[in-house]
Amino acid sequence: MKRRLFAWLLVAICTSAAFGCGSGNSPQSSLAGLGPGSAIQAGQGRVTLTVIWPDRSRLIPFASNSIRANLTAGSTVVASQLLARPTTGNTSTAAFDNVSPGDLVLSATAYPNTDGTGIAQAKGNSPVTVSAGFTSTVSVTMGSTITQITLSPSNPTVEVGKIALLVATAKDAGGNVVLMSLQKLKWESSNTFRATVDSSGIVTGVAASSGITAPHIIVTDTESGKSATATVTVTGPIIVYDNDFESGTVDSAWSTVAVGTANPLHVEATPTNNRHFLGQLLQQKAILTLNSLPTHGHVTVSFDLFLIRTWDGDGGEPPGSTQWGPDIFQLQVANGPTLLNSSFSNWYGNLFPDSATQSYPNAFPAGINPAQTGAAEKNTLGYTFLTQFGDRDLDSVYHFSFTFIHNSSSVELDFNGLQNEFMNESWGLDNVQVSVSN
Ligand SMILES: [Ca+2]
Ligand SMILES: [Ca+2]
Ligand SMILES: [Ca+2]
Repeated sequence: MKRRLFAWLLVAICTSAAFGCGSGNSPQSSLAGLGPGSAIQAGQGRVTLTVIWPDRSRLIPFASNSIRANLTAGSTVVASQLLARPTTGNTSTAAFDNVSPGDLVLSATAYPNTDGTGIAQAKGNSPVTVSAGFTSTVSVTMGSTITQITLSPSNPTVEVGKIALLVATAKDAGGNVVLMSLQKLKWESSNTFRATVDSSGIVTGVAASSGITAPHIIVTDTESGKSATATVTVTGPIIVYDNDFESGTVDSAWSTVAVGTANPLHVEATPTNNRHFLGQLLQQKAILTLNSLPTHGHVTVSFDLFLIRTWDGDGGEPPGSTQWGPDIFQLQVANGPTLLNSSFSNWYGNLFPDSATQSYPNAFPAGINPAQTGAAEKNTLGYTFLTQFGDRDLDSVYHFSFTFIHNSSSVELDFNGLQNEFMNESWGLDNVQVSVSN
């Protein structure tokens, strides 16, 4: 259904050879009000035009600020008035004096600027029969000039969690851009579980989807009723490595290099809850090498780090000595950034006060923090150590996730155990996942 707009122009037209005509927007005005002495010439009439501007609502385009009203006879404009949107109230009036009786057409065109300039936003016209001594009321319904709305970009791609801006443009039949009121645009997503859109046209990726599952963003100009649709491809990170080690085996992406005393790469299970992980490892690097990566701009690596038994953190006794530490764990990208370089301590609760501090979450050597600061789990894996206070659970699990700029087709991640002992401190990795994204 074609939506109709807009301005109801109440046009009171009267002619009078003798008296002119009264002001008025009444359907059938009397001839009162224009008495002897009127400037109207004999044999002519006056047309008065009243525009009732609605509140800034959908009747007249919200963005319109003037209306050009023309009285035409055939192709000849016999009178023209420009009506600006009043600064107060909602009524504009204009008078066409000395209009010859006859069949005329009243045309009205709405413009964005107060001086009648800009691309026409709405148009309408109505025939007017001017009869001597008679007042008639004519209404004009204006239709939007907008014939199409386009969205740019028409088929955007947005990553999960990222945004893209859509711009809606309206055009008339001649291809001219027609000003719209942004407040009158309604934005909708066909599937808010995949992408959302706000009232400004900002699209946010929610879940990866493409092809037939790709969500559509629909914008509708509620004044013209025209709409446009964009198909949004939502891209998610591409997982290129994922291993929880529950298979019990080490895959070929892993290798190791000894720094001090090292173990062969293997998978074992925690004493508590039988959680399989890569380890226990000692003074060594566990190296994850991934080749033939899809085109990307970033790499994200996430993993759980198991720190087992007597990690001594900053570890001196007395402080400052290097007898027990520092015990540092690093994650480095070969030919790239160092993502983690911190000391860790499992000596919670001052079991061993001189070794109870660690740098993490700061990078070593900055930061003096209590043992196990930032650990996701504390003493849950079931590894024990005989202290002067008896047998104690002594382990911790840290969840890490790092994203770094990277675009080559291969990546090497070096997990480095740099603890200073091997008899009583070990480590392992679990839930290692690597993904690439744009
Ligand atoms: Ca596991
Ligand atoms: Ca130790
Ligand atoms: Ca140590």
